Amino acid sequence: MQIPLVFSDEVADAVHDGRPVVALESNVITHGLPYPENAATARKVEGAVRAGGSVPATIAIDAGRIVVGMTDADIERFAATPGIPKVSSRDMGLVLAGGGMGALTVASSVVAAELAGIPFFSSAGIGGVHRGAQASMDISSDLIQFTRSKVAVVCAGAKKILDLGLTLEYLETQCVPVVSYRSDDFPAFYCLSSDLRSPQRLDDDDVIARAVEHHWALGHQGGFLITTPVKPEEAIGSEEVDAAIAEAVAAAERDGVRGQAITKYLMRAVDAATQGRSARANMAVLISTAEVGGRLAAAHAHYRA
Ligand code: PSU
Ligand code: MN
Repeated sequence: MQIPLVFSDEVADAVHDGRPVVALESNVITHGLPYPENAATARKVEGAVRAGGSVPATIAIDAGRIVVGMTDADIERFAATPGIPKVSSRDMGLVLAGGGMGALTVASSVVAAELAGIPFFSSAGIGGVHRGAQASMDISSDLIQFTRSKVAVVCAGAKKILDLGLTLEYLETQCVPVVSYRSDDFPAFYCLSSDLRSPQRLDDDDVIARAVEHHWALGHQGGFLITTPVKPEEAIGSEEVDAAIAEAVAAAERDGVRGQAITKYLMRAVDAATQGRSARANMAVLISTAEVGGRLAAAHAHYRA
């Protein structure tokens, strides 16, 4: 069966020529941020990938096709349309068959990126092992997909609402490399540090590019996580969000929120409790991470050439 992939001209040319491209998710536009900041941020994220030396490819499902390289008009339409479903990797076939629209999470974006021949992806906070997962078994499909898709993921760690220690354990168990770029700690999304040391630190773009290629040359079929922290001046203090997160987790349990809905529920609750400061830090870290993603994808393309 022919996979219904449609490329923008710019992304098609870049992939064909072996120039660096960074894939970007669309779920953060539809479910991560409010309108109109979501559209403005998505455009800034694309600008940051370009500033890093790569071509951005924001990915969504539209009219039953995987669009690789949304136009500004696509981004605006997705940003402004309520009710677009969040599509993780398991949902892709269903949404494609249904012929509708879908916003891709990190998990489904890396599936699409691999199909499109794009070896780099960037987002701010990946999904991970949820707090209380020992009982709920809620582990984001993002992590499972990293064991299956050969795409390097540049991020600011995992979302602070998660259990970051268990998230690192899961990645270690599943043989997904985790490298912190120019920092010692595993970052915590819009906070500088999780207070957990990263398993590896690398400072040189070319060494990272070679590590990624060597990992794949060894036959590993999964991804490779590269973390870069939020800029200190744009970070939010742990002390400012920790109480709000604990409160939000308790409220979610009280209200019986679980499954697909919980990530958005927790993020919104923390944004409300911090009067929007966490949302602003979220936007900043999306943009700064994308620039590093652009740089590392460029180093990787250069190394491969
Ligand atoms: N809600 C947000 N911001 C996000 C996400 C949801 O406010 O960024 C996302 C990302 O798309 C990520 C996904 O891939 O949630 C993970 O969801 P889950 O924990 O349900 O696997
Ligand atoms: Mn989940």
